[in-house]
Amino acid sequence: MSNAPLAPGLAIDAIAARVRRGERRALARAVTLVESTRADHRRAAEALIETLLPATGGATRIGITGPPGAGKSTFIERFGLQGIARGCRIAVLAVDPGSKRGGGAILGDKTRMADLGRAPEAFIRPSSAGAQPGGVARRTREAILLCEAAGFDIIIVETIGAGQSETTVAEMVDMFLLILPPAAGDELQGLKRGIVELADLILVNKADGALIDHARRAAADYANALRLIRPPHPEWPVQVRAVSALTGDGIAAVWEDVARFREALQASGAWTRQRAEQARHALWAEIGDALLERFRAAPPVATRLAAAECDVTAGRRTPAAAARLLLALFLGETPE
Ligand SMILES: Nc1nc2c(ncn2[C@@H]2O[C@H](COP(=O)(O)OP(=O)(O)O)[C@@H](O)[C@H]2O)c(=O)[nH]1
Ligand SMILES: [Mg+2]
Repeated sequence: MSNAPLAPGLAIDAIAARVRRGERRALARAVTLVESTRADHRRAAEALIETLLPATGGATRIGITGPPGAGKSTFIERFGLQGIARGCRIAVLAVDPGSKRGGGAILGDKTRMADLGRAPEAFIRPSSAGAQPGGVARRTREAILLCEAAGFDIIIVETIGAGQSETTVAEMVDMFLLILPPAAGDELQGLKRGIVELADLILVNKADGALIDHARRAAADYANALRLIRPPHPEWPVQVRAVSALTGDGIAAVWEDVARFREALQASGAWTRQRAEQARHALWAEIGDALLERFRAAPPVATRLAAAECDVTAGRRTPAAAARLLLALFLGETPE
């Protein structure tokens, strides 16, 4: 009930005021509104975001990725609770594009982050599974803005599914954290090299008990390997730390890293530049998504799309020629 979309026709200004006051119920409903694909909801969501826009932008946006089981959720809870103790308000958003599975993993995460979820200074929002990647990116970007308007200082975006989600998330946050298990290279084969190149901070988790030496060695290995990779930001040398989300060891240093990272990027101007670049990129992604959607749905295109694909895959027609024909049909031009 509390997550039901806001009633249509409800005054946007009133909702905006409640979000601005940090009312978590209003925030939860506003996030549900931006998640809705209904045309009237979409319009209301856009109006709400525009109203709130002047109150956004103040938070530090942190993306967290890593293979399943590395300890992302456990880390977020520990890190989040420490942040609250430091006087921060923490919002956690989960991104799971492309996943068709039900709420199992998310349910597990909710119980794992139980203490954080109970804290009045925290807001945890799992994503619903199975949506289109473009839609997930937009919803998450807008959810970040809503959380900022509600006064959260730290927005954590956790990737749940593997695949595209890492780059999607990296493009909407200020700082990107990679959490790894204390394992040898073999066990990390699922991890794409490109992901390591996106990371501003690498944490080798589970540096406790019998795994402590493994974790420290792995951290030293990664630090060595990183010397060969260009860091995402020249003003910030990528840090590698062995931490334990379980005991909390090393987590305070991560908070220091976050603060130093922000200072370094703000001092050079890269902080604002990166955000501007991300906004420009999001604009073009929105344009591309909307155009494609209109293109596919346009009747003259829709009726010929399957045949055109067949012609191209069978080698009867070049992709360029087929695309040109479809575009001409879409634009109402006479095909040459
Ligand atoms: N020993 C140890 N186990 C951990 C640590 N962090 C997480 N785990 C365990 O690793 C498993 C996966 O953790 P989870 O946070 O769900 O990983 P996620 O899939 O990356 O979100 C759970 O059984 C956790 O209890 C840690 O720092 N040390
Ligand atoms: Mg998790």
